[in-house]
Amino acid sequence: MYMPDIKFWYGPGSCSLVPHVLLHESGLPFTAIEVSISKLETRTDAFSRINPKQRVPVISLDESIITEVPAIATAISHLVPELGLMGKTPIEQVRVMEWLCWLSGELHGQCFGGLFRPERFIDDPNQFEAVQSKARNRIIDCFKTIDSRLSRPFAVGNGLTAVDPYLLVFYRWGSRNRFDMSAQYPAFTAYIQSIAAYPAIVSAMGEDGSTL
Ligand SMILES: N[C@@H](CCC(=O)N[C@@H](CS)C(=O)NCC(=O)O)C(=O)O
Repeated sequence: MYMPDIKFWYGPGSCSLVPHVLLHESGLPFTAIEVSISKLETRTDAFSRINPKQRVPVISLDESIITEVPAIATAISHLVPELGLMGKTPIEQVRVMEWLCWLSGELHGQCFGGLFRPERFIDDPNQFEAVQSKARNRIIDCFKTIDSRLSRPFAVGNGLTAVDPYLLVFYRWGSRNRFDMSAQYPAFTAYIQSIAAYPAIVSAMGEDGSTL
């Protein structure tokens, strides 16, 4: 099968960990390009030409640029269909999509978006704290949902899917933002501790410079 040339733009500590793990799991060669979010490298003209939305992750397959975690995960999965990275059976594929939509739209965009980027929700800086406080409560609701729904060792089916590294991203963000992960979410914590030992996750986290 023809394999495209794969380039991957990632930001350490960010949601780009999801495709990073999937690329390692795929075993395919890829070129990783680091983009520092804190140094505002996502806002440069050069990066804006790659992704006008000014966000990571991005992959290119030959000349085709793909953005958005669920779309990128799908693109990688199509290159190695035998691995079932988006689920192996039709119902698993539905469950993976259900998780990805919710994690991307609700937990990432709405909830962590409100906490990290309150300016996206309201112009008045005096209201930022209120937006962030509401976002924290909504994150807690999401974490409770995750804690009550997780199966082990994998979130869906009997193998790694895009859902697993996505859950890891949010667990890490929770730990780093004063959410009491181990005390409040024991099932989520046990799941993360076991999935963190998975080889593709260890490799991607090492390259990303992330720790649990
Ligand atoms: N909906 C996008 C969200 C991507 C996103 O928000 N990426 C963040 C890192 S987790 C980013 O690049 N932020 C740069 C910025 O806010 O300036 C996706 O699923 O890929």
